[in-house]
Amino acid sequence: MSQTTVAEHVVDTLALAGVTRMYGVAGDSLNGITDAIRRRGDLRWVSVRHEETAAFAAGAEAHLTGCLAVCAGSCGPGNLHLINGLYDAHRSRVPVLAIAAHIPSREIGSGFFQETRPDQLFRECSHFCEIVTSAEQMPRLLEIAIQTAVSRRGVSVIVLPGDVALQSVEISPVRRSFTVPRPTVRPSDDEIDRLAGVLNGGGKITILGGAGCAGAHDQLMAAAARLHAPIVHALRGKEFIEYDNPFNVGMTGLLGLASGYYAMMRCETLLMLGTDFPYQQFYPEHATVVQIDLRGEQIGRRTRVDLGLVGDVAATLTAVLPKLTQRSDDRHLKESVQHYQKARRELDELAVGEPGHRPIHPQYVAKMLDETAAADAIFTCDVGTPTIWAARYLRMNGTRRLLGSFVHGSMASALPQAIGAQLCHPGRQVITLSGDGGLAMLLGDLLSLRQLDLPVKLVVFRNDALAFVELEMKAAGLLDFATELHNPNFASIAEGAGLLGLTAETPEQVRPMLVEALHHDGPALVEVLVNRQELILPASLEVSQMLGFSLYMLKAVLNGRGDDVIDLATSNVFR
Ligand SMILES: Cc1cc2nc3c(=O)[nH]c(=O)nc-3n(C[C@H](O)[C@H](O)[C@H](O)COP(=O)(O)OP(=O)(O)OC[C@H]3O[C@@H](n4cnc5c(N)ncnc54)[C@H](O)[C@@H]3O)c2cc1C
Ligand SMILES: Cc1ncc(C[n+]2csc(CCOP(=O)(O)OP(=O)(O)O)c2C)c(N)n1
Repeated sequence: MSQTTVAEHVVDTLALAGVTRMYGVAGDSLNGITDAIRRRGDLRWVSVRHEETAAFAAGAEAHLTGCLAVCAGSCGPGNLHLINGLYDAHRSRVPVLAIAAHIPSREIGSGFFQETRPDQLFRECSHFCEIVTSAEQMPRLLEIAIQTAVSRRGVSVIVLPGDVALQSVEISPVRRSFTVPRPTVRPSDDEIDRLAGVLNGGGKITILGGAGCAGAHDQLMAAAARLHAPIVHALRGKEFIEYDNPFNVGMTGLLGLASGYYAMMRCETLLMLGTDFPYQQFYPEHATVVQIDLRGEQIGRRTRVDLGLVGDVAATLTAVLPKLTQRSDDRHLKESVQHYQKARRELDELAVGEPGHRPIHPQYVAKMLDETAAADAIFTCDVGTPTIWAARYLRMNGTRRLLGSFVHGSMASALPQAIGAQLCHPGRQVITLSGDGGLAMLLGDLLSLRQLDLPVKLVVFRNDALAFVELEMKAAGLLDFATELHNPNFASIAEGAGLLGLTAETPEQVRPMLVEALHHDGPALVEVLVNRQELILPASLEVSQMLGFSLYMLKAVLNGRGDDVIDLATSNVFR
């Protein structure tokens, strides 16, 4: 039998599993791995400037392709830096393998230079996290890690001491295929009958759909048509639900539209499809709730559920559709859709850019971006106010994609996610909606765009503040504190890093600069000086409601305890 090193065997196994790149920062404990990659042409080492970027980029790749993506960090601080991006990937249920290189095996436990305990550190953000202490464990342990990541969808971590990586191992046949399991999961016939019974007999029905509706658009539309049900979506469902959807009434939640909120609150039967929408206060109190989720443990997590079924959304709807009777009363649907059209109109009215008016309304920037971006653009947005603008003004069409750290809620994901997105979709426009705080947090990886030759376009909402936090402080009746950002000119920094750098100071500059950046043959950054105290809550405002406006009520809105005032915000009134 011929011999190879553990590191070579790892890289062979990954290549055979279809992995084409590994994101990371080199380090001597990783030398076995990086050297094995150097000597082959089918798996690329992607050098970034921060391991957190590597993990976010791998997570974005996994999100977009559905396949395993890989990142790596050297021992101690190197792999520790992966952790935030790994948490994000794990919570978003995308398959990522992390190789955490480790200190020499004979030193483990001695308090050696750079010693950490990666096998414990990553346990919380992975389905599988094991340390390789002998060459003989490989490649089986790696195979289990890969299989776990793709089948349970989430993170696996292999902790590999640098010396073990260089040990010889006999080549054993590796598994050639790590298939992503795609079983057809649907409730039993009896359960389908019960589901049909509840839906046929229920009062006004509203559907709340989430990311689990991916690939179920046809079935979703058919069910909504049969039930005359408005469809509300949770943020991660936006890219799969919003488009070509006459039943769409928008998102609910703090950043949602009043129409999404009311369609949920006024229904008598709520049908939850593939969603883990987390905010309990936005669920109706008295409706009959039916929840369908691929994972049984998700059922009843967010609200009381009357009927909870385990199944894939598409398969379950396909099974129940023939049993659903056509509803005749469409008043709830009509009212909800009309309300949505009004709320939508009002949001669009806020997205204006009067020539010369400073500072620029960020809504206008997002709307212009939506209008000028390609039909198949991939957007990434930072946590903070860019999440709001993306949720409200980017229109999805079934091809466009939208990524963000929506479950884990970490700042600074937009740039690293764009790196992963652009690498796996080199022909598509990849555009960030970056916060100035978010961009600065992982600013070093601006340099990666040139180094990796990635034509990513960054749109920076520069408000010189941690504006989302300021909003939260105001809502809590606190004074702004610790939120000021003293920023440089990001366009100059971009130019220094070899990007096209543009600064829009007035509304009339926004569209031409976005167009210039989007058509630029290479990476580009457009910094837009936007209003720091901008409206971010929905827009339908009555003067009578305004009279009762108070911080308490605003807090009530944020807590979901408001009713009509859910859609108030001061800067909407005084603009
Ligand atoms: C600053 C900020 C503000 C936010 N504000 C809002 C807001 O106002 N409104 C909002 O909606 N979100 C908001 N979010 C996002 C929010 O935190 C959640 O991440 C989001 O609502 C969850 O969306 P989801 O239910 O579609 O996805 P997930 O949480 O990923 O849930 C998907 C569910 O579908 C299940 N599933 C997967 N595949 C299938 C399948 N094939 N069939 C059946 N089930 C399946 C999964 O098991 C899971 O339970 C905000 C995030 C940030 C960062
Ligand atoms: C890593 C991390 N640190 C802190 C927070 C808390 N936080 C949420 S939004 C936000 C402000 C984001 O600022 P910026 O990127 O400038 O966007 P803005 O809201 O100002 O548009 C902060 C600090 C977080 N979510 N993640």
